[in-house]
Amino acid sequence: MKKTIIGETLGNIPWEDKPFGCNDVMWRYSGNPILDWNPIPKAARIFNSAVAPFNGKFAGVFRADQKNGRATLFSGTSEDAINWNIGPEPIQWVDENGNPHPTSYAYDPRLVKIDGFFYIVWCDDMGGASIGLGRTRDFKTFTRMPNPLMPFNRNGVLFPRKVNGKYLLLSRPSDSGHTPFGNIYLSESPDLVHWGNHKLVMKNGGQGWWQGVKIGAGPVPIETTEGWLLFYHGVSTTCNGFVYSFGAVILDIDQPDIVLYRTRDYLLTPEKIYETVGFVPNVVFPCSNLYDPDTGRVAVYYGAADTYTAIAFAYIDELIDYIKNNSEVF
Ligand code: BMA
Repeated sequence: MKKTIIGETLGNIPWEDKPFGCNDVMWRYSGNPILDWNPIPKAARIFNSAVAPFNGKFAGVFRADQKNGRATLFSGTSEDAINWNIGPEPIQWVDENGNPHPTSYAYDPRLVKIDGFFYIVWCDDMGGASIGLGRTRDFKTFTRMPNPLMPFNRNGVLFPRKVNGKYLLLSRPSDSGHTPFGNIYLSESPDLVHWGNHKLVMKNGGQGWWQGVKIGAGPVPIETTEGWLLFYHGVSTTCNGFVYSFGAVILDIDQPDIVLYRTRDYLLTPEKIYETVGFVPNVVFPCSNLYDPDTGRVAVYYGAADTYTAIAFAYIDELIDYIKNNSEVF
């Protein structure tokens, strides 16, 4: 079988076959949501969260809104990436010397393994929303690193390997509030500390109204023989506020600021009750994906209605065909 995904085998990827009669390129897990209201004593809602393979099982970093309403990161482990044991307390961040280095608020984590470390990128408070960066080897000790970019910025996403000898970070410059604009940019670094050579990757707009107001990178890009496949969220405005959907884009493998193909229509938009009704209605917000090169299976983890965590599935080749055949690059 041809292998489109470049990466490590993940034979235990969570999976459910496409329902009979479904013509969509992505389909939802029938057990959604996998995390419901009040999933642990200290959190009212766990949603935009990130998972990764870990020691033959899985580990994750979870955005949990505590019962004072404040967004915080918790860690968790799972045998099957569906049933999660979330730690009772928030992640206790330390600095490089092991001294406490707590966050004020922290949300929308992304998680990626590079050279033995799991890196966590999140939306951090640095006198305003900015990009936070930290790492762990064991999901027990979590060490903060310098903030890569200044406020205001959100949706930081690291690539899973260096490209042309540099670490790459996607981000979405924003404002101090609920940001009525937003495009995706790429920055590079030789050492994960000094960031520069910023480039614009893609803007909101085009034919697709679902991505007309703002966009932001989603899960860590998937390396494929066709380029980097990146899921991203797109936002439109209605008389009842923002609606968050998601699509995907294929970026050039050596120059990922170049967009090769991009979904004109969304892949997933809020439809199910757990997506349309919740703390913030009408939100599907992807933050993580698992994938298996041997079978071409992809599982996307997304926050639903800022309340629940849910999963959607796809096959990589069907996704790529769909993006190519329904592409609008502008
Ligand atoms: C964005 C972020 C996300 C959230 C979304 C919808 O600005 O705050 O965490 O899911 O809004 O409320």
